[in-house]
Amino acid sequence: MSNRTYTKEELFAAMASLGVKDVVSAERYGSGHINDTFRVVDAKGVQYILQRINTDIFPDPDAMMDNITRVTAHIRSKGGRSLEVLGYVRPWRLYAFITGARTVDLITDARQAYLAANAFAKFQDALADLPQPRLNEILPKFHNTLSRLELLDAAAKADVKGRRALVSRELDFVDAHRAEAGRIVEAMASGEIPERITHNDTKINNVMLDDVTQEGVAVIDLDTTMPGSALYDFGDMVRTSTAAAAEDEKDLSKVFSREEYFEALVKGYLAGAKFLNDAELDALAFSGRLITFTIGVRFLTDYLAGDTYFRTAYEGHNLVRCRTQFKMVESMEAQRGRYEQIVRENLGR
Ligand code: ADP
Ligand code: GN1
Ligand code: MG
Repeated sequence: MSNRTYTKEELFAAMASLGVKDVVSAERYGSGHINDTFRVVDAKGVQYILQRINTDIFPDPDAMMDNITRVTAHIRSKGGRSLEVLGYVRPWRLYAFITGARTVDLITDARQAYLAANAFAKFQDALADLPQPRLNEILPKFHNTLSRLELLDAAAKADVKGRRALVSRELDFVDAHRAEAGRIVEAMASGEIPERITHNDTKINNVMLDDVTQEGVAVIDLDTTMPGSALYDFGDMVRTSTAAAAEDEKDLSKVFSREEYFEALVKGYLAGAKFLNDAELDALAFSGRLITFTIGVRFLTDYLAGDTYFRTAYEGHNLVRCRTQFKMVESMEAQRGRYEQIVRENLGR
């Protein structure tokens, strides 16, 4: 994704097209990898989130906005807090700024993990009775690890940037993990794991935590909310909320998964997600390893393809991110027995 800069005039014009004409300031905001996000303030001091939707990644933003409108209205109808769409003129959209809360890129205490997981669980729970029709499938096969591996293989074969020789260790790591890659996809195909409405991007900076109580006040970044597996949502929480270091930490000795945070996630998630079946419960610990592996595969693919998907800040950024993900997988593998025990204990098994 580009790091393109926007002129003040461009941003003010986008705001005017969305109905806000008295803009005072507009500045880049947040650390998302996909959209271009700005915090905008008007003459009355009202804050907004302005976003340019990344239409290279989301080819049908109308379908996406249709999902978001339905999902947010449903959550609000149940008394929950959600994103509020104030305007949409493709590819720009405007959200009310959620005040009194913030996002974090790295969790600093286990209680935050509990509260974030609980917020994502309640989000899934609230959407379980969303009326038909089925939500639009915004990015098909988004978490399908087998498809992601096919894309990696194609990128390695094409090797458009001549980087393949630099990643032979990572490719070996991938090969050593192919055997289990289809477990959730296959269990969904057989019906053992049900399709649910899921967020699909439950990284920790996609939930706003209350400034004072740290409670999850609203789940945000609803671009990929669509039919999926609850396990992918839990897995991405494990990936991002148990990490001891940033997603792009270069010193791998600092990168590992923290048991205490895993336990807090399990407790917070199970307290809100009463709907899970046995197959889902059995795969909770596995889902953390699988989604972390899958995101690592995606970073590696983007590195090989020349960094066209995720926003990067420097050459090799995606490779650094891939390495942290694979280190996290190793860390979770080393703690596998304990993590599975934590899940069982919290299920009273
Ligand atoms: P991306 O898809 O690029 O990750 P996000 O929708 O997650 O974009 O937005 C990026 C960041 O902007 C979030 O992590 C959060 O910090 C902030 N943000 C997004 N929406 C809001 C909102 N409605 N109120 C306050 N902050 C927001
Ligand atoms: C992207 O949009 P953001 O930054 O919250 C990506 C996720 C990845 C994540 C890795 C639409 O999330 O799938 O897990 O980066 N979103 C999309 O940090 O591809
Ligand atoms: Mg985001």
